Amino acid sequence: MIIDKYNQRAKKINSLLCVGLDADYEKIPEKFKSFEFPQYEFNKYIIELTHEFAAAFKMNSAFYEARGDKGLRELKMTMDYLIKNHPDIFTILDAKRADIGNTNNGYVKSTFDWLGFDAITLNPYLGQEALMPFLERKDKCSIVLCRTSNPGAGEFQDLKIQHRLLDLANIFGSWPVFLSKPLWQVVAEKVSKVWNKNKNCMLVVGATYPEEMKKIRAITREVPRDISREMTFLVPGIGAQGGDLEAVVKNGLNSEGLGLIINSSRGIIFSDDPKAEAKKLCEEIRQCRKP
Ligand code: NUP
Repeated sequence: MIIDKYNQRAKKINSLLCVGLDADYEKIPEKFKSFEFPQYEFNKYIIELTHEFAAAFKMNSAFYEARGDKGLRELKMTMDYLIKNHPDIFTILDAKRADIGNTNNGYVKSTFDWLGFDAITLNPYLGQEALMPFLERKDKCSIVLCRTSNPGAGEFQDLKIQHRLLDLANIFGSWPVFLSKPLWQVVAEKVSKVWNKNKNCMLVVGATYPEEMKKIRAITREVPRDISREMTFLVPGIGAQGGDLEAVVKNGLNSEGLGLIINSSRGIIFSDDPKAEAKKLCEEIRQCRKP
């Protein structure tokens, strides 16, 4: 299973840290801009400083697409470098893709087969049927947005969805009984109980919403063990967005003491000392994981 790649790396180096290679051209140090491939050179520098603490690397496609064909080339060069030099580190393309089925085939080919990522972020809005080209790839991971970290996440994700409880409707005769729950909860239930048949799904749960994370962890525990061994969450929002690390670890760990990929991008890569920042966050996570 593809999740084993992440778990093995996390166990081997005792880390749940994901370093976000969001190589925003405007923010990378001037000295890299004189190179022919500035984002690639910057990424190599960050990778070599931080890999000993990194269970995963995540690249947000936006920062590469922004530079057109040059950026895409450097994204590919970065992946080639990681696959060659650090093949045991889990790689995520953060692109929040999703379209109708045959269009998704194109994203599957470019992300998994051309670039070679282990995982991709997806939005669930088009439904399971449309996302099948991703979900059918047992060798790759689909990371579905559930509760995002941004301040306005609730605009749609908190909308209450009504469910008709058919069994109770029978008991109470003609009176239909409804339950309502927020959309993020419906996504957590659907993905963990239905979409995750190939055990290759994860959820995005922002570090800025630890209470929701607690509930989402509980939902993933209701799933029979043959469907999933408690899903893993990709957790952005630590560092620059001010998420609460202690609460994330307390509320998000699964019963194996794993189940979290804790990302920090700007907080590490644009700090004065990326190696020290990666080490510090890695050790803080270790501290929080101690029983
Ligand atoms: O809910 C989300 N929040 C979020 O910040 C889902 C994401 N994929 N992200 C991404 O994580 C965001 O686009 C960026 O690539 C990274 C967070 O970066 P930083 O705030 O640590 O710099």
